[in-house]
Amino acid sequence: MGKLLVTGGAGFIGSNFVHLVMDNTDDTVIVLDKMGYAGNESSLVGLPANRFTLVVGDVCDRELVDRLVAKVDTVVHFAAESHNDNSLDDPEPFIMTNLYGTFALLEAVRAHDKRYHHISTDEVYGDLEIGSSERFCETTPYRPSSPYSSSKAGSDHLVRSWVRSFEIRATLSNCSNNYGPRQHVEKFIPRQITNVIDGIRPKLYGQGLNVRDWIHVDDHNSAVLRILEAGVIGETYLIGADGEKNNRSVIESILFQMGQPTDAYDHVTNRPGHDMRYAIDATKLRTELGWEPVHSNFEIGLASTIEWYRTNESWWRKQKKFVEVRYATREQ
Ligand code: NAD
Ligand code: TDX
Repeated sequence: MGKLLVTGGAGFIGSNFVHLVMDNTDDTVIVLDKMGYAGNESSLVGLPANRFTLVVGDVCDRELVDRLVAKVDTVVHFAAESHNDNSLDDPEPFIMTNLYGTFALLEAVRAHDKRYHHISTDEVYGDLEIGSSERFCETTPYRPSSPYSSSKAGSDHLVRSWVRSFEIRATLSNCSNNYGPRQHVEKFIPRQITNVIDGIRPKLYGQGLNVRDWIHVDDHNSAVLRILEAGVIGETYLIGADGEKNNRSVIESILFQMGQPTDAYDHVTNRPGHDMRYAIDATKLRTELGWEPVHSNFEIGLASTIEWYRTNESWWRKQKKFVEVRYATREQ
């Protein structure tokens, strides 16, 4: 891949991707991140200075984006406003970053003829019925539910149209829910782990029967590397590791692993428009590119994630109070 531009590289998945690239290749990485509330510079500590640069800036800044894209061989676009609940409070940053920011990158990639990989989500496909055997695949029609997922859906459409109309060299991936180290404490699993550490009862939206298809962040990122190596230009790959679980069972696992009674949680106000179930069929990625996840035991991955939050309190402590104050305005 040579020189990489990784947008959103100070966020959860992007920072884990940068560590994976540094540990497993000789590539050089420039991270472009606006260091908003979700960017954390400590996630990038310890990277080799001769192969890594952090540029603080906005993917919507076309002049900056053009200058950075010109310097690299490959762009991997992780940067996004990523939290559904925030998109329900205020959709505008989602429209700006997820749509306009993607447009800015596509125009730069087109001008400089660079390889581009677009990171997206399974939420573009809407939701599935609880208990059905249906799963999302690459031909499932788009049916996004929230401002977040519709802005991601729009960004996917932009990429495909730039491939068809301008023949840019792009691939796309849509992944299911990630968990692992360095995930912001606004998200479900880190929120509950840090609640238990702080003696707060975990908060379950509604009855908690909603199902998410969990994948360890390192498995997501190994799939992205495989797509960069062998993916076919213009193609989309769904990334998932057969990790369906309902939210209630995830909270019970966290409580059990942290030595608490498994019913020591509160039911709180449900998310408006809350998607019921996501499930990914990753057959194309597995058969065409030979990718396999390695962290398929959720309980083991959860245990190491709990351990990470226990031993890295300084990484999340500053954000925790702000996040819980915001949640308190939404939940009863
Ligand atoms: P995150 O919120 O942890 O990180 C996003 C990063 O992007 C942050 O560092 C933030 O500062 C940066 N950013 C936001 N707006 C920016 C802008 N205008 N310019 C520059 N940088 C900006 O999110 P994440 O969970 O790591 O998600 C990364 C990508 O993966 C997103 O595109 C998301 O849609 C996708 N995705 C996430 C999941 C998941 O479970 N978290 C699953 C599938 C796909
Ligand atoms: O406190 C909570 N209690 C709760 O029951 C929180 C924060 C969430 N939930 C529920 C809502 C969801 O059903 O847990 C599930 C997971 O919630 P989130 O972590 O907010 O993730 P989700 O909305 O499923 O979206 C995630 O996966 C797809 C990422 O945030 C997206 O960026 C990604 O595209």
